[in-house]
Amino acid sequence: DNTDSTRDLVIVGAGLAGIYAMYRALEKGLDVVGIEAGSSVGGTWYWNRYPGARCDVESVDYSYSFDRELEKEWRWTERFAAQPEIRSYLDHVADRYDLRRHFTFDRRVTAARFDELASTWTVTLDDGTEHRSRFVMMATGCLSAPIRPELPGIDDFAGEMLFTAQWPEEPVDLTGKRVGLIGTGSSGIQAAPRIAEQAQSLTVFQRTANYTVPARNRPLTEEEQREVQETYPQRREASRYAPAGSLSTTHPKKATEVSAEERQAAFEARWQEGGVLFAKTFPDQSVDIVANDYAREFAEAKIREIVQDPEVADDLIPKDYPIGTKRIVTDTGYYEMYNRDNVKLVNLRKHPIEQVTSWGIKTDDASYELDVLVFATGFDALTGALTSIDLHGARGAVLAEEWEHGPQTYLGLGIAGFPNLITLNGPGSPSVLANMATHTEQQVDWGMSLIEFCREHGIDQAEPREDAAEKWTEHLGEVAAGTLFTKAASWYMGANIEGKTRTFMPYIGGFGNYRRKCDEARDSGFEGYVLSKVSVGAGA
Ligand code: NA7
Repeated sequence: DNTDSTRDLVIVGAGLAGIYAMYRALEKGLDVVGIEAGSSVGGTWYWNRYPGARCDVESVDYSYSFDRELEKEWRWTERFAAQPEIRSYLDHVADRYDLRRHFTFDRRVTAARFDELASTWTVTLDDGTEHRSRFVMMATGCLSAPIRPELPGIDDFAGEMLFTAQWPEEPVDLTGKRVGLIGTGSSGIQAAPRIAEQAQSLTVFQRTANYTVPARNRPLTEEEQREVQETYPQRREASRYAPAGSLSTTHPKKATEVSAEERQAAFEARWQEGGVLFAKTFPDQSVDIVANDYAREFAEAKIREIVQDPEVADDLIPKDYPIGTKRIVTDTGYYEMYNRDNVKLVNLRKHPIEQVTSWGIKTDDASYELDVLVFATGFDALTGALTSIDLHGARGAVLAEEWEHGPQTYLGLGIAGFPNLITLNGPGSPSVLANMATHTEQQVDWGMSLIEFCREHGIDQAEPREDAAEKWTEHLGEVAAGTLFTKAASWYMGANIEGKTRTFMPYIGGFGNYRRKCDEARDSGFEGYVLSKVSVGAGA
C-alpha cells in the first residue's frame, strides 16, 4: 500500500514455497504481505500449463505435510499428478487457510533495497507501489525465469508462438496445425506426445538429446490410497531425512560389483517401475563412470528397441554427458511418438537453425513450414528469478554484481551483504535435486526460526557471515566434484545461458544431510550470521 508502516515480512511469490511461508507467517502472527506476478497462487503449476505437464515426484509425496487434516482430506488420483491437479491442490490449500487475501496478485517485484539505518527493506513493485518490511522472503522459484532464445528472425514468425512456461489459460486447439517444437528438456519431452496426438504434424527441433525414462503414470487404486493414508506419518518422517526428500532405495551392491545378469535385471526392474529412480538404480551410478556407462548402455538399448528408424534412434541418444547428470526426464510415450507418421525429428547438431522466417524455420539443409512454434527452451535456473530483481543490500552490495562469478550463499538460505533476506529453494540448497514439497517446508521453517530468533533477541539485522558463505560455497563445489554431475553442460551448472558462470549451483550432498546442517546452524544460535542491534527506536 504505502511506505508509512513497516511490516514484519514481505513474501515474494505464491507458489509452493510462498503459500507455505504465508501460512507460517500468519500462524506466527507476523504482519505480512505477499506479492505474486501471476493472477493466482500456484507458481510453477500456475504458469506451466502446457499439455502433458506433470510432476516427476509421486503425488502423495509432492504435497505438504504440515497439517495432518489437510493430508487426510486430499485424495491424489494418479501416481504422478498432472499440472491441473497440482494447481487445484494449491488453490485448495490457499483457500482452506484463507491465504489469498494476504497476497497482491498481478504484480511483479522489480527492486528491493535495504536501509541499513532503519534495518528495513523497501520492496518496489512494477506499478511503483512500495512495501517496507523488516524481513523479505524470496519464494521466487528455481525454474521460473523462462528463456526466449535469440534465434535470428524470431520476430518475423507470422504464426502463433507459444511458450510451455507461459502457456495460455484458454485451451489451445492444435488440430490441423503444423507445429514446430524447440527444446527437448522435461517440458518439451512431456508436451511432444500430446501435441503429436492433436496436430497435423509435429517437427521436434532437438539441440541436445536427453535421457528419458517411462513415467508409468497410472491412477492410484483405492487400496493404495488407503495404505498411503495409514502410513503417512511414517512416510513423511522418513522423507524428511531422505537423500532426495522422498522415499527411495538403491540396489544394495554397486553396479560394478554384480554380475551382468543381476545388473540387467536391476535396470530392467527400474525401467518397468518407471520414474526418475532409474537414475538411482545403483548407488555408484552418479559417481563412477563405469557404473554410469552400464546404465547409459541399458537406456540406449531401450531407445533402439522402441524407435523403429535406426537413424532417428541414433539422433535421440545423448552423446556428450553421463546419464542422470542432466536431470533425467520421465515421459509418457516419448520415444514411441517417433514411430508416428506425423512426427519428424530434426537434429540441430547436424543441421542448425539458420533463420526463423514468417512461414517457419530454415535449417542449413531444409525448410519447415509451420503454423505454430512452441518453445520449451528452459529457464535461467536457480539464480535468474533473484538476479532479475534490482536487489541492493548493505554497503552498496548489488546481487547481480555479487553473483557475476556464480552464486555464493550461506546454506542456500542467506547471502552475505543482504541482511534480513531469506532465499527459499535457491542456489546453494538441494532444492532441484530433492522433492520440492519436503524441501520447501524445511526452508520455510528454517527461515521462520531465524525471524523468530531475531524477534526474541531484539536483533535488527541478521546477515550471513562472509566467511560462512565462502565456506558453504566451497563445500558445495567439493561435494559436486566428487560426482559426475560436473561433466554435463546442464542448467545445474549454468551452462544453458550464454555468458553465465559455470559452477554447480545446487547442494548435492543429500537432502537429509543438508537438513541436519541447517538444524545445527539454527541450534547454534545462528552462528553463521552476524546478528546486530543497530536501529534506534525502530522496533518491528
Ligand atoms: P531444460 O531442461 O533447460 O530444456 C530446455 C531445452 O531447450 C533443451 O533441450 C535446450 O537445448 C533447448 N534449447 C534452449 N535454447 C535453445 C535454442 N536456442 N535452440 C535450440 N534449442 C534450445 O528446460 P525444461 O523446461 O524442459 O525443464 C526444466 C526442468 O523443469 C526439468 O529439469 C525438471 O526439473 C522440471 P540444450 O540442452 O541447451 O542444447
